[in-house]
Amino acid sequence: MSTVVLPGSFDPFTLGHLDLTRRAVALGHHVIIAVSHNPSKKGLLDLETRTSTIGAVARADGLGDAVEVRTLPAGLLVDFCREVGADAVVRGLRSQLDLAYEEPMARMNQHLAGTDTVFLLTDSTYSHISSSLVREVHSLGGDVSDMLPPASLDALRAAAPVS
Ligand code: COD
Repeated sequence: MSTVVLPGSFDPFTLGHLDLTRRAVALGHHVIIAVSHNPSKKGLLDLETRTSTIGAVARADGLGDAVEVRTLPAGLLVDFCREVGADAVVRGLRSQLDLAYEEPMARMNQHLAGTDTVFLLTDSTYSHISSSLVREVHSLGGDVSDMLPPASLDALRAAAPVS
């Protein structure tokens, strides 16, 4: 079994993220979900909430020992991969826009440490879902309950109640 790191902000962790995790596990990987602080993104849920919520989602989904949830320390992703003995990074691709965002990062990680990135095309059921749009729809009173696992929905509602 190879170990892969699935990094992200996961603010919040959506059904798209869960699908990506399940599929990486189905390929036989031990998946370390690495939750980043990511100060460049204007977020909602704090790091501790995101990390504990993803753990709860993974347990509820029966992913068990195949998935581990860790905080991504400040610093380079490739250093974290080396520290945890990961063979590769896993990322999802929803569209050409994702590819344009991901390609330079994947090439840089390859250059820095020879760390490869495995891309999985997202399931079309979830390809319109992004954490930022979920936050926006929720903040404007829209229903996001069919885009999030229950624990993520609870965390979002607790952090940003909509009257
Ligand atoms: N369906 C399936 N997959 C999805 C969906 C969906 N609906 N939505 C998002 N995804 C995928 C994304 O494509 C991504 O692969 C993953 O889920 C996580 O998504 P995000 O948006 O939470 O992740 P980001 O973009 O915030 O993550 C940024 C990193 C943490 C990867 C980045 O900041 C980083 O590498 N930081 C470490 C610093 C570093 O090493 N920098 C130099 C490297 S170039």
